[in-house]
Amino acid sequence: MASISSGTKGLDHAHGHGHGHHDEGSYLTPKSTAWATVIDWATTVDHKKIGVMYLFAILFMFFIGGLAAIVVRLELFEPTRTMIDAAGNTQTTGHLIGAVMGETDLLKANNLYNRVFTLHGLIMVFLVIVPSIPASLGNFLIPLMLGAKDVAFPKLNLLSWYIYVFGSLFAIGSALGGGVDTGWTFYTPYSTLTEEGHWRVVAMIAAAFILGFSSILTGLNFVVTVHKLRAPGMGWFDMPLFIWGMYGTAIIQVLATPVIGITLLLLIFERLFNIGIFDPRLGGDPVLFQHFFWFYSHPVVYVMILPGMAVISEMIAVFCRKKIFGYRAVAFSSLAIAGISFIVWGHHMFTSEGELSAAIFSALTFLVALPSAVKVFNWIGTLYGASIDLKTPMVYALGFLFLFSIGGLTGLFLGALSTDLHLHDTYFVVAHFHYVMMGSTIVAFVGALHHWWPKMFGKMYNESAGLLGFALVFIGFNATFFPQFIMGAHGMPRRYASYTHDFDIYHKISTIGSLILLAGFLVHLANFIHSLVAGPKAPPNPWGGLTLEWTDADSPPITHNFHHEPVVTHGPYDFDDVVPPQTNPADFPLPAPAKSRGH
Ligand code: HEM
Ligand SMILES: [Cu+2]
Repeated sequence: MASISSGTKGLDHAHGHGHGHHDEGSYLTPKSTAWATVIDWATTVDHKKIGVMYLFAILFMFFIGGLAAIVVRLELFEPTRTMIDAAGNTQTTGHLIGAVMGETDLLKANNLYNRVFTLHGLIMVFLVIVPSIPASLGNFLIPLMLGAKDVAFPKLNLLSWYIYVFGSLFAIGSALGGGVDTGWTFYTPYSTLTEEGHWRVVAMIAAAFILGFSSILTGLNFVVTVHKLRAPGMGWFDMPLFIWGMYGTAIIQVLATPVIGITLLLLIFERLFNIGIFDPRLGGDPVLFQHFFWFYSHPVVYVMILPGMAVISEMIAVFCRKKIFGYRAVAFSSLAIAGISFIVWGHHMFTSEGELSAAIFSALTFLVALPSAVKVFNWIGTLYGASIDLKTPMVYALGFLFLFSIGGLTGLFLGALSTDLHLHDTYFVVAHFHYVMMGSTIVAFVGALHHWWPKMFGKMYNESAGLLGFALVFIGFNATFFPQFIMGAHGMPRRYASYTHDFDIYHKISTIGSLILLAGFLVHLANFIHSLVAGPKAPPNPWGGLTLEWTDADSPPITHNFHHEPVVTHGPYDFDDVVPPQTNPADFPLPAPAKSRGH
């Protein structure tokens, strides 16, 4: 990528006046009273504050979803469970959850299990992974990386946050009211028939519907921001790859989310008014629901993974101190993934659609592997020969590469028609999507949180604790989910609370793994809290990055982001030619003929 000439816009502001120069303090500076501070945050249109508010809301939901996951794993530690009933008789209920809730009826205990894993899935998909990186880091970083003061529509941005909270309340309300047992996919006709007349199923569907609007508005905001608010001198190919990834994500969000909105609305109507859209008794078609659902939900898996890939590109470039290998290939592969994601949804329904369409969807599915592999090879190309700085964000990036490779490749087993007929609805699928959603997206998110933490909060975290947390997360994750590939291939179906003794060992390892994973997250949490309370002050550019949030903004940034309107004078990864500004050049003795470059 070429270096870019200095800005075309004037930079000669008279000091302190005009709209170019800002002397105010950090965006985190509290107001005079606690109440004023609360009001300030609640009504803020500052993308940074909104990003931070999203971050805390998402982390809170991650905690709730994680609790549900631990309950599921504890339940599955034992194939059956013995308990003493009220009359003093020994009973085998098979169900820890039932035992805890005082439920001795086997069927009811099973139902409780169904509710817990449904709650887990719904929270993790709609309230955690979909918004995770875009809503928190995307909001915080996109304007900073583009050299803008804010996103294109700041008020819409705040509205998105409130819609997110509003939707979450529906989900939490439904859960408190007893939850739903449909699975996160709401497949009909079960979802239109179960617990007839009860509001909590409608409330949960409504939650997903409402959250969709938050997603659409955020996506819309990002698309316009990227088109309109790039700093002077920043062409499309001078944008950091994070922006490309977020841009591809935003396009999918805007195009696909309305489809799920309509679908969920139809589902609610079907439940409330028995119209006969999906219910075969009324002449409806349940497979139609599956098409509608996956027409959204497959593209959305790329809403989940593209942001992960986006942060990985930044972290790898910075910690390898190298120009990213194949910038344009990485950038365009984001768009290719976004495009292809719309034509492969049928691979979720091989068992319920016609043979011809199944074969076509199977073939199309393999196309997704191409742009995904382009990214992986380019990252490896960047790593090759680099002197890699193994800080927490970077080890997370390496962990991502490893786990995403497993997740993506096992996707191909599932995309192949013949193997999927055997693997469909087994733990193999569960393992696959946890490797991509958790092993890849959440791992990228946690790594990225460490990467940009100093920028967001102006405090450093403890590096050893970060690495310890990573080790626990990485070991715990693999222990939890790798055995699930094996048991799935051996026929363990998903969504069952009990199992035969053939699967004992796999489930035991898996549950122990999940506790290690939990320990890893708690280490990170403690580290972050410690950092906020007692962490050393962060320099503006602790890792020596070249993108504008590092080179031109304080840590934490001031309210208007930049003291001077930034002008882009080098590419985001021109490490060969530039000593990162705001860092100590002695830290970067590598080839750095900083001044020789003609502009
Ligand atoms: C990279 C190439 C990928 C391929 C070829 C692929 C392929 C597939 C296929 C064929 C299935 C259906 C399996 C079945 O139910 O029988 C599936 C399920 C799934 N995949 Fe992937 N996948 C890929 C990547 C991803 C990514 C990146 C994500 C998310 C970040 C993801 C998330 C999911 C989810 C959530 C399901 C299961 C949904 C459910 O039934 O509950 N996949 N994948
Ligand atoms: Cu899919």
